[in-house]
Amino acid sequence: MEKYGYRFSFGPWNIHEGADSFGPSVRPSRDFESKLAVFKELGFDAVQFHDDDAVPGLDDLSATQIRERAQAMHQRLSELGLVVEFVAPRLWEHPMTIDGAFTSNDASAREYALERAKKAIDISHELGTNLLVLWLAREGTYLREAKDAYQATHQLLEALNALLEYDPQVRIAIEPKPNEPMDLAYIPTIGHGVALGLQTIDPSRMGVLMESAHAILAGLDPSDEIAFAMSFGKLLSVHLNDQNGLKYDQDRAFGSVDLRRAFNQVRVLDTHLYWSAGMVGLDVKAIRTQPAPIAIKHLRNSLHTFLRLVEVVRSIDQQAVKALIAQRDYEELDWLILDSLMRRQGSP
Ligand code: XUL
Ligand code: MN
Repeated sequence: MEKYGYRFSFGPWNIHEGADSFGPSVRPSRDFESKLAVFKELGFDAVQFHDDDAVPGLDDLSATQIRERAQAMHQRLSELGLVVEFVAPRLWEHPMTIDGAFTSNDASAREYALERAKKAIDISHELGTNLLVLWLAREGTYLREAKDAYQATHQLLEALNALLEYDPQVRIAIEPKPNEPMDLAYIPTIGHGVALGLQTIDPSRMGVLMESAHAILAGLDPSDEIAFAMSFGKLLSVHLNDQNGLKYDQDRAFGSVDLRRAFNQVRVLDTHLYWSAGMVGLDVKAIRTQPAPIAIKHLRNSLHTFLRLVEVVRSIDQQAVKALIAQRDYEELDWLILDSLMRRQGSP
């Protein structure tokens, strides 16, 4: 559904089985085809893929097999009128990446990570996108003295340069996150992601993906993270969601914890015309208690919340805002925003 100029995406992992660190799955898996039906049912435009969501078991397949399977996936998506937003190499589950991928102390593990990311680029070609997302999940430490952060930064740069060289078309969005699964990650914030990109051999093809929950876990405001990236022309994608404080990564539905924080993310995106450049990606998980048939409402809710907040943003009288700022009457401005948020808006 293109609405107010925006297009929407999510990844198949956002319809999940509900397992957490302390308990097993609570819902049966849905096959990929039935997940595709959810994209259509809820009015999404695009799919975000891990490399092995698109081509399962790719580590054991030849380059030709990978290409053929990715082509078949592309064909199926085209039949449904869906496009692909990005492909992300899953660099955190294979035994080779147990202690890091590009920053592993083991040279053969670093080699594996690079080859795997190149395969993800090959898959992205077949799926019709040139956007590669790198969530640097295990680039960090469980034990700080176990690695050299200075050297790790150079290893990350070398890997990025190798990928930029491998494919002259690829654009790379780094998705920062400060912790989980590692205790401390090397690229915890948007600022780190942007800075790393600027040091590569082709900064014009480097950018970031801002995830709300990750920013909150870093103690930062997601709308400021968005604004920082956009002011550098570096916001290539977003993972909108929500997060209740500094605890495990929750991936709650967008706006479900802090509506004003969500409003401010939409405000910055809309004010700076994000709709003309990128898609609104969601990275949200259903609450663990939800049975399978209704464990898609978090996606519906997030999409509707985003659209309703676009209406709120666009309904605000900017002259009134300017006048209040000029008068430094911030309490009145506070009320103007709260009043706008509490006013009943039409449903999308
Ligand atoms: C992890 C996370 C991932 C990436 C995709 O916290 O956000 O789902 O977004 O690899
Ligand atoms: Mn994410």
